[in-house]
Amino acid sequence: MPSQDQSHDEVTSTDKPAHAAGGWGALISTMKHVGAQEGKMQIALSLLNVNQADGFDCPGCAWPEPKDRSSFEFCENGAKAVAWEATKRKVGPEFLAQYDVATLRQQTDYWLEKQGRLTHPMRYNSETDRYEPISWDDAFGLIAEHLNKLESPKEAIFYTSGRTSNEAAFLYQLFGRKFGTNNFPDCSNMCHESSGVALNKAIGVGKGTVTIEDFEEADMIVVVGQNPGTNHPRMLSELQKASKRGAKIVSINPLKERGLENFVHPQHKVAMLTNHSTPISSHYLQPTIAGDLALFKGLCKLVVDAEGADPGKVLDHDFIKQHTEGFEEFIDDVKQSSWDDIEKQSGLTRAEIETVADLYLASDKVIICWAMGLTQQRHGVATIQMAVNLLLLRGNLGKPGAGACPVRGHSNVQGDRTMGIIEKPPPFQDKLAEVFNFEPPTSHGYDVVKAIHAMRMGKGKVFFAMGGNFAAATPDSEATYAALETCDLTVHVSTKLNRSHTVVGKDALILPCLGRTERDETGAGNQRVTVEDSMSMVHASEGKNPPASEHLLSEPAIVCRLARATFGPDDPTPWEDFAEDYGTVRDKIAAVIPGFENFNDKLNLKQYPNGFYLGNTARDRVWVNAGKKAAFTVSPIHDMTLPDGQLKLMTLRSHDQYNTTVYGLNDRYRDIENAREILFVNADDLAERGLTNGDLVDIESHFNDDTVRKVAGFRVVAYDIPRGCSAGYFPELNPLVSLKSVAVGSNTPVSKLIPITLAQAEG
Ligand SMILES: Nc1nc2c(c(=O)[nH]1)N[C@H]1C(S)=C(S)[C@@H](COP(=O)(O)OP(=O)(O)OC[C@H]3O[C@@H](n4cnc5c(=O)[nH]c(N)nc54)[C@H](O)[C@@H]3O)O[C@H]1N2
Ligand SMILES: Nc1nc2c(c(=O)[nH]1)N[C@H]1C(S)=C(S)[C@@H](COP(=O)(O)OP(=O)(O)OC[C@H]3O[C@@H](n4cnc5c(=O)[nH]c(N)nc54)[C@H](O)[C@@H]3O)O[C@H]1N2
Ligand SMILES: [Mo]
Repeated sequence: MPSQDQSHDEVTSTDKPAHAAGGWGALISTMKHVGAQEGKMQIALSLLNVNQADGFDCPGCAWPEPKDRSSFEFCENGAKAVAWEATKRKVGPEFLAQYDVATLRQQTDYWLEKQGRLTHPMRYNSETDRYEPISWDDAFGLIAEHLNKLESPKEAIFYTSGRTSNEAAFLYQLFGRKFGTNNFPDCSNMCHESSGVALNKAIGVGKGTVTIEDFEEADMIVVVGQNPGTNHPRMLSELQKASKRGAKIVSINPLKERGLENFVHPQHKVAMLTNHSTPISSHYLQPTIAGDLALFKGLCKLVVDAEGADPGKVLDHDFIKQHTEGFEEFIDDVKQSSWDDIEKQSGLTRAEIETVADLYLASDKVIICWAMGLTQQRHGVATIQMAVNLLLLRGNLGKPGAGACPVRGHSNVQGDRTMGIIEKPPPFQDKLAEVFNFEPPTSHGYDVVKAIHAMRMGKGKVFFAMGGNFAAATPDSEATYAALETCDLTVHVSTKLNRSHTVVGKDALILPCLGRTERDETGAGNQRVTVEDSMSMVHASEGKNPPASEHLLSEPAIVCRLARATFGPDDPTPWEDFAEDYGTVRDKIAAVIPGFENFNDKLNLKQYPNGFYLGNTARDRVWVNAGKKAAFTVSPIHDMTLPDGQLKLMTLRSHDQYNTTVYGLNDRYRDIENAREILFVNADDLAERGLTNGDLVDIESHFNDDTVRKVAGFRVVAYDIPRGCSAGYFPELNPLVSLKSVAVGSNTPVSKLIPITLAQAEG
């Protein structure tokens, strides 16, 4: 991997460690990031449009908008996302003529994106190893030619990242399915897939059951495997309000994350003037990495014990009887589980677990929130089901102030799934067939990991990415690069230059598109798109900024023109109408997907200022899973201990990044400045290895196969993290993740428990 443009000697604690999340640090950082971009004024103005009813949806996270929006409804990290997109720096033909692809590949992810916005469609020339301009018509012609000469449509792979709007996603899946494949891997496969699988089986719906209002009523909110201070900063306002009114907030995280400790709301004047922070967590447990299954089982055991001591008073017997199945088997299993196992595998003492169990028993309404700390684990699906078991025991599902809250990542990742971005026939398959009069494919396609395997075996020949940064975001970088390079054609629809553009197939294209913040004007006027947040609210988003280049196309236009080029003039689908007026796409969505009836009418801001709610059957205590009941799930506690000498490594986001997009080299809340190639380790683990804070190490991962996976020259940082655990940044550490190490049931790469050893850096 290329090294960062940074001096390692500058890896220091920041001068003024932020004692609370948010506050002046957040404001100053926002200004710095806005100020660092050319076109500051434009950016400052555009921030006023973020998350306003008639503005654009923040391209950052999927946390919902509160009902009482302020005129500044954004956070520090949302501002970074907007500023990053609105930069005036450009990557056009002249820029790309300067560098061959081999040279670009040596650059860091930070450098690549920092160069600015892509302005022209570009084609790779293998003779010069450079990108050259190509017209849109020729680009679509080339892709169509490659697609139409495939022996089977199943040799085409259509990836999606979660910024894609509902309209673009619907058109994209329609195009792919008409072409004949369900090969729709998406970022969800690396993200909340475990949540979808777990919840679908347990409660019949793969989405969270709570709404933002539930946060106002909960007595207890558990935040497990999630770092909202960085990744969902607006969630801190809800947690702060809850904490102020006395709700208990329990954080469960191997790392002490500052955002979960204290918070100053940057939009509250008095708090800012007095620098008054609110403690967020009332309780903070630091389990070992992947210790959560054992922890939740321990909590269930204590709840069951409490019922034994006070029969009839502790469990919600009516709910259990009326709404659940598998209760008896579950209770038997929980009773048999041993405290030895629970303590050893969770890394917590029984007494620590009891404090949380006591809170749970004292609370009538409990919400459990989680993110990647649970989903990207080998037993992530079972862990989430164990958390659901805990909720079910006391009827904490389908009542106000209670429920399951997987906090989604990308701003429209949930909507893309709703629109049919899934590697199986979508739930609305029959309607799709009827409305568009074709036979959609019935066989399963590839998810992310399967797509990489398929390419490696020569079975995937055209790789098309609607957004994202596939090469950098996926595991096993070396194997993944080799897989992409076997393709006849790789295509990336992107806003910024990134690693994936440097890992080319025999033929390769970059298609530059409009970003969320930009005006999307067609012959029919300014177009709006829609997105769905983490709590199933759908609302419109209208870009306001002038496009970064006159040559950009919108994502919907790209799909429509590609479809026409591929299917020819006789294809009856009105692709041109769709590209001209997205309202016509929404009419089709309304006809195909339940919940979207009268879609266009529901975008009326007077009637639906906050968008409309798609509903959630589990929230209504209607169970549409196989057994037609909410299911208790029995799971053993797995032995996750590693051989002596190995550490568990979790790969995380710093405060200055959005996935593979690196905005800067600081991680303010973890006191890291100007460094990304670092590894957080417990001081005793360092001492045991003869290492001291600041030493350089090479890191190797271990997966019982012949492949050597190593990264070199990482600096160790002594940190408050349990013994045997370590942490560092994604995507720099992705070369260490094995493609074969995936979550049971969801096939999600295990990015949060990589077995590693350290060695003093060579040379
Ligand atoms: N600014 C910003 N916002 C973002 C993103 C971004 O990169 N930047 N990314 C977006 C996306 S796509 C996503 S999916 C979300 C990600 O949001 P998060 O899930 O918060 O992201 P991570 O940085 O992966 O952090 C995982 C957290 O889980 C903890 N953890 C790791 N392993 C375990 C474990 O075994 N048990 C427990 N209990 N905790 C564990 C880590 O210490 C860390 O605090 O954020 C979204 N929002
Ligand atoms: N080791 C490790 N690996 C991980 C994770 C981890 O925690 N650890 N997290 C995983 C998770 S949760 C996720 S979601 C994935 C993320 O995987 P992806 O979604 O594939 O990656 P991103 O970094 O979000 O994509 C960034 C690129 O998107 C493009 N882009 C930005 N805005 C737009 C837009 O509006 N339209 C289009 N077409 N392109 C745009 C830009 O060119 C930018 O370079 O990574 C996964 N990989
Ligand atoms: Mo994600």
